[in-house]
Amino acid sequence: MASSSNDKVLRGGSGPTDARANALRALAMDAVQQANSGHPGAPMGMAEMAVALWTGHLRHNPANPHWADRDRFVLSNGHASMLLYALLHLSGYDLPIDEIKRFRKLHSKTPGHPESGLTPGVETTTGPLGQGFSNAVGFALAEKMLAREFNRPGHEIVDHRSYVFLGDGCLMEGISHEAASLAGVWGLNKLIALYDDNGISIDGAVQGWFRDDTPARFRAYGWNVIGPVDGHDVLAVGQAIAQAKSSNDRPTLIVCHTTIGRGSPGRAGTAKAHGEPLGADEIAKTREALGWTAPPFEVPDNLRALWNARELGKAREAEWNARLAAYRAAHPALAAEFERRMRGDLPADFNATLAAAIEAFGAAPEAVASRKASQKVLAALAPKVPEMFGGSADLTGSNLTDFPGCGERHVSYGVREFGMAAIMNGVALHGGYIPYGGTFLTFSDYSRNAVRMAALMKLRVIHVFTHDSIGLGEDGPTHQAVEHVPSLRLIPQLDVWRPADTLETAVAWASALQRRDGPAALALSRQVLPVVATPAQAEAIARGGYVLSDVPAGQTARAVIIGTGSELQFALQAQTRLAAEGLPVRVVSMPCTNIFDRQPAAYRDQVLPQNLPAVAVEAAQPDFWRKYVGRDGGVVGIASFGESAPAADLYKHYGITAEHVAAEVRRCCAR
Ligand SMILES: Cc1ncc(C[n+]2csc(CCOP(=O)(O)OP(=O)(O)O)c2C)c(N)n1
Repeated sequence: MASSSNDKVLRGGSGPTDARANALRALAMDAVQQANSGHPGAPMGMAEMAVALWTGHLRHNPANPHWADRDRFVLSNGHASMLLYALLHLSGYDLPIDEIKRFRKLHSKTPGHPESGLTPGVETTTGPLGQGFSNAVGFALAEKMLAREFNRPGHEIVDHRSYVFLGDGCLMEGISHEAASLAGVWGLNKLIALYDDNGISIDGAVQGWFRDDTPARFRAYGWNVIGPVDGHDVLAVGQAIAQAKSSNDRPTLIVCHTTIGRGSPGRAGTAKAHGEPLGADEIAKTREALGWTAPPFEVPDNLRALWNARELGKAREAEWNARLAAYRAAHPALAAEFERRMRGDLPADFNATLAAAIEAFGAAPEAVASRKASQKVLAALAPKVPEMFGGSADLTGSNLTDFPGCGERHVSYGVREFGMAAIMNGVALHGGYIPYGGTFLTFSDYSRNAVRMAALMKLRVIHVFTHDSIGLGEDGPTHQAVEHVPSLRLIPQLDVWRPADTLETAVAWASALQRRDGPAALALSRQVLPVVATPAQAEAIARGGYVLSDVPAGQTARAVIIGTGSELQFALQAQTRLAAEGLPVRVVSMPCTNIFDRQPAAYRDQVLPQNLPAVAVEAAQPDFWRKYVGRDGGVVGIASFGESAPAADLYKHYGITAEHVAAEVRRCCAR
């Protein structure tokens, strides 16, 4: 039978094991045992696959994990982290044996799941199944785009592959469908996925819950499928990779039949091997079965020598450096641009571009929806920031993420919010691009874990979330975000912007582009919004919260109204009403609470004086604002789901009005 998944009885490798693979097995089982937690089964099962790839094909330089043209390797089944740590250690990365001994310990470089930015050679943080695979699609996409942009005849400076290991868990996740489908459409032939087809997941043999014909599924996506091969046969896997490398139009899936926990007489082929230390007795039996005599954490010198990739890596990078030098000689400006892009520096004239855009917006103020404002900003900035790479999950005409002349710098991800977000993470990790992508704010829930991963990895990824409240009107509660902005604000390291007009939107975009240590989400309105800010306030806007409109000179504010986005207008209207009643109040615009919170206390106290009552207005779940207005302050928001009706009727129905804001201020001032 051709299908591997319908033929789970077929298992790879009953013959002798490879000594290089046994070094990986030994380190994995010993480290998991010492940590008294972890996942030995997958590293032991994928050991020969790893030998085949890492010693036979992977182009990398352990001394320089940041070499721009290295092959990327992603361990999508991140619970198999000890496999990756053993590979990095043995290949010669800066990951000494002491770090392997400290597997899963506080502040080690060997955390439970691989974390990029922490361990040299770890390309992306994996663990949430399916996302690593999707990141790899992003890596391959970035490679392809960068090659198209920078390679010139006779000068192939961008020419590397993206390899990914994945298991049943990754393939069961829906996101694998989204990402694989796109990889097929995009013809990412330099993407090579190796499937650890061991028929086991946590609950046992996957037959009961995973009977997909995986090879047929991937063929249907337009992939090149190889195998099943015996995943314990280094030669067979190596040959399959060689074959995959010759695919010139399609990504490749290599189905590798393996046995989880291979080598362990008592645990091999069982779910118990997945996530439990083997135990001292079973480790002893495994050592005997494998003929592994070295003590724990020791690897014989002859095997270390076979694994060490430093010399080869150095030579490979030197060869590429020579190619880059030839490229630089032939195309100096392009070479400088390539290096800038890979460093992640914005164009030298970015500040001037931004200043000109802000001046132009100020000179011709226009009431537009903030999604439209965003498109105006894109039109002003993106042509001068060629690394901006946009897209939308089939809502381009609504999200307004395209811009004149964007061409191939804007892609249609189809209706795949989660896949889009995880692919963007891969693109950002690869370097050379600043990805941004759009969907409706309410569907940020679909992409949420990838947004979280971008924040965890401190990636420069920008989410354009439009239709950000009941203000979208008739589409009704399924489409109306209520809790989304407050809950996104809770994700550490994510900057959530809810700008009120074109100037605030321009500053939001600029802040997101300039930020090198985290993602941003822009919550944008469907409905038209009035102009509120002036170019003189641009610097203040960039602080996340600022005094938009203070009391007249000589008067003292009795209260502060805080507003964001589409409700800022109600704050200003309430201020006018209250002024007429002799109650002077200050209006603070708070487009990004996360950035405001990072300002010095003195600034925050100056904007929001501790002694003044405060009222916040935002068409969202109100609880978030308590941290600014306190128990006694007021919040005008919406604590339920919305309804299907024209926006103006909904605002009235839910009491998100200037009248209500003014009433709340009066109430607070009367206390
Ligand atoms: C999104 C997500 N859901 C659940 C988990 C918890 N989890 C970790 S491994 C695993 C089973 C994975 O099975 P498989 O890929 O076959 O790994 P193997 O048993 O072969 O090691 C699960 C459910 C997770 N890490 N990510």
